[in-house]
Amino acid sequence: MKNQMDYGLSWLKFLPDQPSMTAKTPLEAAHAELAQMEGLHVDVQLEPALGDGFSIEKRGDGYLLRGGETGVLYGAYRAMMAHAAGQNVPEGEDAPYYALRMLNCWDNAEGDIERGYSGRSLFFEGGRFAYDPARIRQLARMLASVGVNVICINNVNVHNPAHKLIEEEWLPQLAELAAIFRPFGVRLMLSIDYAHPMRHGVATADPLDPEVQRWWMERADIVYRYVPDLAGFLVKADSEHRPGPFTYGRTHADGANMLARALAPHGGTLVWRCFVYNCMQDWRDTATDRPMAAYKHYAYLDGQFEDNVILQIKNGPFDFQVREPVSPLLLAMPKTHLALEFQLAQEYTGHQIDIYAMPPMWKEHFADMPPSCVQAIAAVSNLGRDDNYTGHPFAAVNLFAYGLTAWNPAAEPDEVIRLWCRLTYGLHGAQEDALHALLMGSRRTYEKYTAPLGLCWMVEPHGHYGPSPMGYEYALWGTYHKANRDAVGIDRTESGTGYTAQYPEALRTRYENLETCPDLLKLFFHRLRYDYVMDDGRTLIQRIYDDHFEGLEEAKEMARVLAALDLPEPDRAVAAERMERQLRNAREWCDVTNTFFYRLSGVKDAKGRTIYD
Ligand code: GCV
Repeated sequence: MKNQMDYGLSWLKFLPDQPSMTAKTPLEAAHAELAQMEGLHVDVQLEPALGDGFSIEKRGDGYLLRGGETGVLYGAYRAMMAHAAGQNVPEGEDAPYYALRMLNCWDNAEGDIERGYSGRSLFFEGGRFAYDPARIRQLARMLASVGVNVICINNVNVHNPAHKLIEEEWLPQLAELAAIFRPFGVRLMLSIDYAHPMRHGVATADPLDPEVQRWWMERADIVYRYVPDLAGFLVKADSEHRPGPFTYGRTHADGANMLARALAPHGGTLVWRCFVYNCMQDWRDTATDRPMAAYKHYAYLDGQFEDNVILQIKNGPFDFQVREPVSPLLLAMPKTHLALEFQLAQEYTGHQIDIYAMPPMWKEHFADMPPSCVQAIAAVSNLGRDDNYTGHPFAAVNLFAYGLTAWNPAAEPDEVIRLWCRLTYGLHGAQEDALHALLMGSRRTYEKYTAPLGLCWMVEPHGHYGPSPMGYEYALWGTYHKANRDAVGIDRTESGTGYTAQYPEALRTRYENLETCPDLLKLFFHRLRYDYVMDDGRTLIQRIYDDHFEGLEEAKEMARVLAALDLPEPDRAVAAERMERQLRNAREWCDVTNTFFYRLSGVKDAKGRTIYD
């Protein structure tokens, strides 16, 4: 009988047993894991001062691993993964680039997951805690193996009864959950409802009101009594109908600082999300340009936040679209602690049905945002209760790569993906090359058959899977492309909405000028006529047609490559079934998008391929 948990271990499949399951500390977990590695001898020495860091040096036939309290475990996994992949165990010192490497789950207490594509919650069901401790330990182990050290277990949209997570009724169970993660160096974080005091008879949530301040101080004291190493609170305020300080005419510095002061005596961190925009926009209003919102709300507050506040900013100025430029806010607050937020959950990127490996996208991001602009990193989780945790077995590559990228933002996507392929499937030679190439190219392929050239938002409203060129055009969300018979896109340059002015000089100039703005972002920044000639000499309309047809052809090629891969069951069957759906999706996107632009523009495809009248 197949062991369901082994099936779920993705890149940790090479560890046959689960001896670390009874470990009480990262050191014990490191010993237990290393003990089962045949052909690899590692002596472990604890040096608390090293913290998350470690060093590995060759000693006789084996290695000496020195590490801090959690560093020993990270070093052990690093050595084991290299050994299992047939690579040299890396010698020398290593330490994570970011101290806080967070995973944000959007799990609701009812058991559903907002934007979850791999089953129900691993933590909750029916309005209460409901989890399999063994599975949670496996999860902790997987997170530790790639260095993720904080997990926020509940949705930033805090729905009933998740507010109980910081109330006495649920705190004993929260403490039990924290204890499962602790030996793996993973600390819990909680999303809180900004207006929580009002549930308890406080008349307001005004951050300057002494009663509100007192309520949060006392609440933090209580929570930390149960979970003394809680990483902190995560807050979504004044965003998409969540309560926040704006109601009281206060700034987000007022709101965040008030909560941060309550956490400070306990060493907690207040992570405050900057995903704030007008989600009730009138499409007739051309003065408001949504990507400009976060910068407007926060940039002027630089330097006004408490030391234990971290502002968490999505990678792009919209919302995890397939291609966006770097959010200008990430480059605008040097006196404030910032966290970069990625989304592993494939909300706009194929719902873990379509294959979409993210590391190449992240590399592009870091090319424009030096890693030193932020002090922490977070990613929206792609995990759920499916046997393999991620729905599509290949979606696990994104969690794996996220951990390694959070540890070292300079990590090469190429190497990280290859390591995942080898550890997960033990493929070699042409088979490994084929899977590796398929994953490396998967984002670009998806991009080609979906919305073109940085346009964004041509997706089915609400669900966000499949094409709908007009779906968001007259909506409240500030998501418009304004395609007409001659042209498409919003002018976000100086002569348009002025968005480009939010960037530092080098990026501003690059995006402002059509000659230097990369083709793949041209429709994000500029309104272009269909006969505009792109860098490669093709007209815009022809480029749209070509990209979509190419994307569909590439998806078909991916299906052929996938079918020839020697994957174990059940991954093979799951991947094959999802690939059928990906092909249908790709075809639909291609035909709908091309037909949409053809009907508007009346311009025929120069190559005479089928587009529908
Ligand atoms: C958790 C987008 C998603 C929402 C999500 C929100 C956010 O709008 O569609 O589901 O809510 O981002 O990041 O807060």
